[in-house]
Amino acid sequence: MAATSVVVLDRGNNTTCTVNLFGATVVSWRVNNQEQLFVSKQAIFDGKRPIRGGVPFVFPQFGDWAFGPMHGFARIARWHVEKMPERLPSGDVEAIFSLMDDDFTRSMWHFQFRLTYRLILREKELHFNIGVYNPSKELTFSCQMLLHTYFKVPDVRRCQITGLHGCMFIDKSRDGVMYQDTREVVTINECTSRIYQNTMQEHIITNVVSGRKMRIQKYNFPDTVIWNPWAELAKEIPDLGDDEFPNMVCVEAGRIATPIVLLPGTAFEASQILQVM
Ligand code: TA6
Repeated sequence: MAATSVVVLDRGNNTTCTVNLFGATVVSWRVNNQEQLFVSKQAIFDGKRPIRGGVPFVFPQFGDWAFGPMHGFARIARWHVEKMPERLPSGDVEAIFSLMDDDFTRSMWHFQFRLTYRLILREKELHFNIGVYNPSKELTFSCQMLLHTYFKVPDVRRCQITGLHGCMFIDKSRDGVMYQDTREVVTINECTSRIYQNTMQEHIITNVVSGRKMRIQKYNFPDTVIWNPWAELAKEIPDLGDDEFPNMVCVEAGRIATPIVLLPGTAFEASQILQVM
């Protein structure tokens, strides 16, 4: 399979979603021809390095990992197409992707697993439904999971993010110290890398493309990571342009603080809905 293999969900009206099978990375989501996701102009599509932008799939580890690459292997693994895009009776379009353990994943993580990733493209929404199953008869595993969504914005400094009020967060840009955010809405004016815990089920980001709002609804994803590298760190990231950081904000739904524990034969499900308002 070529490094650049993509699957396109097309709902008509210039509303599409493009998935690169490398990492099952959603690399584009256009609503009425308006791109909603940020992908760096410097992004590298070599089938080796994770794609800088869109929605990289973080699994089974968030952050640095002693046994494998940062943020795990799912975002750099070849996923399978379980079901090619198909129109549902509602007019929405569905596609299903999957990833199972193989020699590559077992070289880092010796567990059997099966990930199912179902995307549904609606008129103004993109649904992400995830299932992870432990088919083993003996072994229990624990894992983290997160959708590392990069939203496209005209200027991150003008965005406000709701749903984080009163939440505790680990500040990765300040030695992992834990704080509480007392702000009604979160704004970003500096390098920000925070793991917010037990966040609200819904976030709204203001001033995304065309000055609209983006609603994020999440289920079984208790944590939300907020990331923007800002100017200095952006210069150190080779696949991100020095001047691109104002045009992105990562608001990432996941399960990080309390890992998922899967006993033999059990499964975990979580989902996210993005909606242009
Ligand atoms: O999700 C936030 C974060 O963990 C940041 O700390 C930052 O390092 C970012 O992910 C990007 O990681 P990457 O491996 O894609 O460069």
